[in-house]
Amino acid sequence: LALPALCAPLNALAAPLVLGFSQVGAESEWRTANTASIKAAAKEAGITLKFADAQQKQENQVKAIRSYIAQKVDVIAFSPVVESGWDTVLKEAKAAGIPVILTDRAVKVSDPSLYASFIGSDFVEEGRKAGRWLLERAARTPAAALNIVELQGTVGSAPALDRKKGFEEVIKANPRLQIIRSQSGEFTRAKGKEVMEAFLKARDRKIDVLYAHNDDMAIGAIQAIEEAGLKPGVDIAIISIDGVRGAFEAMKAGKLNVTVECNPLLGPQLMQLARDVVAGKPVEKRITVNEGVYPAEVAAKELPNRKY
Ligand code: GYE
Repeated sequence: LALPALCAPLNALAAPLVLGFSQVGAESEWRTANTASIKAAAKEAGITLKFADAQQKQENQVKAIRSYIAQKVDVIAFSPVVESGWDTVLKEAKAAGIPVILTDRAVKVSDPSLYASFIGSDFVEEGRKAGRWLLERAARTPAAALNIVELQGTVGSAPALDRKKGFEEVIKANPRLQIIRSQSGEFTRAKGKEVMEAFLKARDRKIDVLYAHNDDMAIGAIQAIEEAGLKPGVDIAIISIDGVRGAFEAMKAGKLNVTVECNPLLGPQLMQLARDVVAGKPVEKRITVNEGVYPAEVAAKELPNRKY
């Protein structure tokens, strides 16, 4: 018998690869698109997906990862809600011989061999892109102070830390640009609205600019601004990140000025990576995603092309 003929039935019997995935939660439009992409890509790739939603809590993610270890899955992937505190559970996965892939958000660990690869966006660069848009706009407006309020993402999360860092790094080139208030809106619409309301109530100086670490918080804040009798996008310029459909709609309506793209459609690349890691193939330690910047002027034209 020829070799391929012998191997074929064996392949057919081989059990599908099992991937245990711990998702951050369902806090934003971005996250919904990310989850849908992962589920669809697993199905498409014939990978058995075990999926758990951590509701934005690290302890739930640790529990999910431990249960995947106990179930002896082939590979674990997760989007870590915060950056630190992962050493112990990742060591447990390593001791069990189960490779771990990080998606979307990064971790700070003592030993980089605790994960195989990280696929996700460069959040510092996204913050810089947001800052550059503002710097250019400031150059075209009369020389008065431009007071900025900032809605940060989840405290301690990689996108919140990095988006703040990149933005501050760029805007310090113009001393007229000052962040006068900064607080977490937890990446949700409801909290974004609530914190913006507090910013508006407490205002002792005019608020010229809102920088929101994601579109959902910006959309929540837009409501708060309108309820305060102001025009979002006009009285207060608004910059946010993600590039979800809701942001394009807000831009079309003239209520949001710009969104910096962050691509959530990581599913297909994650499935390929999972297969490669399990097969013991060498993989890149860091895989980034290419992304653009979309100002309000192009929103109407771009909206029909958006995939999330
Ligand atoms: O920007 C935000 C979501 O980690 C990149 O998490 C992701 C962020 C995204 O809640 O909308």
